[in-house]
Amino acid sequence: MDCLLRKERERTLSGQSNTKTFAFLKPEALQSKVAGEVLSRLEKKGFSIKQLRLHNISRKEAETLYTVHKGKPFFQELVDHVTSGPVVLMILEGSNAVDVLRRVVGATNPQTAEPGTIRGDLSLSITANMIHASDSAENAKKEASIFFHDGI
Ligand code: 3AN
Repeated sequence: MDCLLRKERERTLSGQSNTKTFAFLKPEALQSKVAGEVLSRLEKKGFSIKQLRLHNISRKEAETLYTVHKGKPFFQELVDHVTSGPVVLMILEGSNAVDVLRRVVGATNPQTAEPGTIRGDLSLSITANMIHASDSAENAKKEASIFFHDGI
């Protein structure tokens, strides 16, 4: 089916227009060779990958990204972890992208994340919980702008 027609049909069915969100696969995704599986799940769900890039997050970028957690007991461990190896940065597009991606990703703690979610199926560690996904459209814009010059 013609791509534009398909998009229009999806929009009519969902009642929502496509939106974009920001996410990245944490270093354990590449280390444990499940990056492809996670990307495949995202594509199968219906997200379009609009941007995709390997990146070594600097401490400064990590501290900016996780600024709301500064002072919390897990902050240093989190910064150490996301700067420990390459991550896969991405901008995804899809119907109601921010909320849908958060549901696909699952709860913060993989030990209680529902089976079927990325964290529920692929991780046991709250620090190494496989994927970061922005929790609001506003934060998606902010977070994307740390890594992508053109933003979302
Ligand atoms: P989420 O990634 O589910 O949006 P946030 O934004 O509350 O969760 O936390 C950012 C990251 O900080 C999480 N992905 C997780 O790796 C880490 N984190 C959050 N809460 C804890 C905690 N209680 N102990 C250790 N790490 C945590």
